[in-house]
Amino acid sequence: MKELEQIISAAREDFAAAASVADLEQAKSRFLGKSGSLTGLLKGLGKLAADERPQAGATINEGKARVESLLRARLDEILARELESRLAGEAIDVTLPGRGQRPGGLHPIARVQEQVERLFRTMGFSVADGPEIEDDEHNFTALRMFPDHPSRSMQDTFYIEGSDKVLRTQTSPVQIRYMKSHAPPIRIICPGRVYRKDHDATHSPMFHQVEGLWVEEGVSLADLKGTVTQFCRAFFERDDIGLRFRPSYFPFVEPGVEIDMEWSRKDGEVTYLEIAGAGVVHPDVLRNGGIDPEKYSGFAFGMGLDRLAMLKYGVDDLRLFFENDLKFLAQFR
Ligand code: 2NM
Repeated sequence: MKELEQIISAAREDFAAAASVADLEQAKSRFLGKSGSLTGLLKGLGKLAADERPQAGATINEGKARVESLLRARLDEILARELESRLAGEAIDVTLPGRGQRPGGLHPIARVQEQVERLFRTMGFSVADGPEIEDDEHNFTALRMFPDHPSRSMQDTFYIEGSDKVLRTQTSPVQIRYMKSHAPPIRIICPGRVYRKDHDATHSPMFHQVEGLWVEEGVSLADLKGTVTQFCRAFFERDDIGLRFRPSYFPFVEPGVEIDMEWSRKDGEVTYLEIAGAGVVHPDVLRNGGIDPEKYSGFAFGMGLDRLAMLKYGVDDLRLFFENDLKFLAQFR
């Protein structure tokens, strides 16, 4: 049957040309569909003589089986290729190194604060804290900063509108609060944020301070010297640090001193850096804290944590600490 042979070879070509399952469906209907060419041949059987029909029918059915098996083979090929290309597209290279998770770290000032707290704890100090929004009484009056004191000016202090509240300008109000609620002996440090209207390379409107207070019978300036010297040697990890105490004035102490630390610069030259203000707590301040100045005496000091961090890590611009530049901060991890 010549026509059947032609149909089979046309089907083989069309199936081979089909690139997708959809193409193949269309090719299939051209041969095996209701009006497909093979279906047409089968329909034509009725026109044949009765004795020719069985033979012709058998031949056409064999041809139909051939076409169906060509179709199935091509379908398998197309499905296999589609799977292959989908797998190639979704491939995960399990041998690639992972993206990882970069470890975080403490901010250098937080680290310095932790070290300072640890060192003072070894000397018997507790760590106290209090509100950053303070009232006039604790931030100024109890510390003998009377109404005309320059640090009370609008230029120096952040006032909260419509109240007697300020952003604390130092952490001493925490010490006033502590004295009111604890009896001597008192040995505390108060680290934390403080606020002043000041902004340049060495001043930030928010900075960090640690203040210390030791109140007990017989405490003197000698104890201040010993404590601060001990702290500096441990903090800067050097036994040969010299300290210089210069007379100075703070309203809450009498006498008052400024403390300078001997510092060998990289070029070998020895200079002095101011690291703290301090003094013997004024009797009125003790009284304001509910402590009898006839019985007790004490010393207090205040240091900049930011400044300690700059000295410890060799940072020369304070603003770097507050810019949140990860390239800078990652160096302290
Ligand atoms: C300083 C310098 C000198 C100080 C005084 C007190 C208190 F509350 F006990 F009176 N706390 N801190 C003090 C003394 C702070 O900072 C430069």
